Amino acid sequence: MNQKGFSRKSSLLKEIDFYLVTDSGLSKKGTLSDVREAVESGCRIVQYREKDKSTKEMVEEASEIKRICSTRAILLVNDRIDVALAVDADGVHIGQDDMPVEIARKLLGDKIIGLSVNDREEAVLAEKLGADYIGLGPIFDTATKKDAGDGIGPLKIREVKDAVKIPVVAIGGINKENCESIIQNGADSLVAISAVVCSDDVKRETEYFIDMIRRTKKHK
Ligand code: 3NM
Repeated sequence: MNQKGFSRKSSLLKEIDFYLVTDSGLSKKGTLSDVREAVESGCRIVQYREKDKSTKEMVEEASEIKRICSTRAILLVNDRIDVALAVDADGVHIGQDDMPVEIARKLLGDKIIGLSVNDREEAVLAEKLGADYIGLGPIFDTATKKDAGDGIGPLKIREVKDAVKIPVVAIGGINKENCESIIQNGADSLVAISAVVCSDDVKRETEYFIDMIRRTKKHK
């Protein structure tokens, strides 16, 4: 067990339910408030995703997020390996056009590396290259990421899940109405950005997703 209570890095997302990704452009109360509320509600993984701030601002904010996560949640930084290293985050989440996984691995040692994939083929390759988990999406159409493309549908989750051993995190257009199908189709965890950070009550929404995920996993 490490200090965050996870027995092994490879099993960490199997033990995790709701995954928070920050979005300062959409957030109603601000990124720090969103992280605080989500972590207080039991969210155990936070991805700091920031596209509009300077490196200095990102390092300061990521340090503060790390303090909030403390021993309660894992902190990953989207895309910016330099920022992740600067604050000694637990790892990164990268996309297909970011730093290649093999090089990221050299830079990050045994920190966590998550990779965004769109289909089974990319998922199998991600695992082969040494990613610790994959972010599969967009499951549904989403306005949050302009270049995400069309939703692939929840049935694709099962296809990907059956092809890899690493945890599958579903993302894209997920909300309270459609989230059950995500877990029923085999996702280990899910991200719902706008459904959470655009809400008046991030705590309540986080608790809703955590509870739904745990209930659905139990009845699978
Ligand atoms: N990545 P929402 S979709 C950040 O498909 C991101 O890789 C995606 O936001 C992918 O939950 C997405 O508001 C945005 O739809 C998800």
